[in-house]
Amino acid sequence: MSGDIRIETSVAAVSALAPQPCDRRGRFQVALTNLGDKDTFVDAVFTTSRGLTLSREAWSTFLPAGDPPLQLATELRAIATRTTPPGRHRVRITVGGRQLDIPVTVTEAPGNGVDDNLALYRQAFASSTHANVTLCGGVDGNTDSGQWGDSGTHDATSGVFPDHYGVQLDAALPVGRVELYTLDSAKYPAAVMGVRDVDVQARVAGEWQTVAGVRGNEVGHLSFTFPAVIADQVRVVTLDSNDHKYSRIVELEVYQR
Ligand SMILES: [Ca+2]
Ligand SMILES: [Ca+2]
Repeated sequence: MSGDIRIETSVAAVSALAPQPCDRRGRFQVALTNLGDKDTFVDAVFTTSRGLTLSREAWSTFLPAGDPPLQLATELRAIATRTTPPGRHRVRITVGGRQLDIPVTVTEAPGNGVDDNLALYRQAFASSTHANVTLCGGVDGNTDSGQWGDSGTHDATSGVFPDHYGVQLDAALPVGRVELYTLDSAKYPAAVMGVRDVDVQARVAGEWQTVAGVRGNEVGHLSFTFPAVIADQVRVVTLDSNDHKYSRIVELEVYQR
């Protein structure tokens, strides 16, 4: 092991991470730089304090010497689960005799009250997910179509409908309003790229019920209100989109009323 490897991360600390499956705020980059004059194989080992888990436990790479020095990076994600105690945690990156600690603050889980978004960071599910996007992008709290590539999601079956995208709630809860954000940016307006025909469904006592819907939509933000039902899952079923290819969802929010 070379003794001349610099360890860096893209963040100094992860300041908020809720114990929910789709909270992706614990993502950051780990970069290694070979400051020496010899090509080397590097083994980075990633560990955490008790209760926190990681997307990977090690990273091995060939890191040639170079002028200027060559830097290679990989993504690491700290994950809090329902059993992770709130408070201060850390991720430790060890390369040979060197180590770097990243503080991670785990918060309380988001609530299920009347003002809370019941879908936020909860486990999403979909009929399919395209490889260019992430399943959790539609429940990550980000409604900005300008950050579509990172914060949106869509299906993998171009031109084939229906598609569905939904979320598992913490429990069977009253559900009376759904806010749906489809792709709508200056570059990709909803009238060209957004979802067009949508049914909103709630799973009530194990059965899917259609509680709201729209046909011929051309706007980015759809607000559906309906008499509250007690549901443990909520999904949107897309029957067509304005480009007749993909069902693009930037965010799905679920409220009691
Ligand atoms: Ca989003
Ligand atoms: Ca499809």
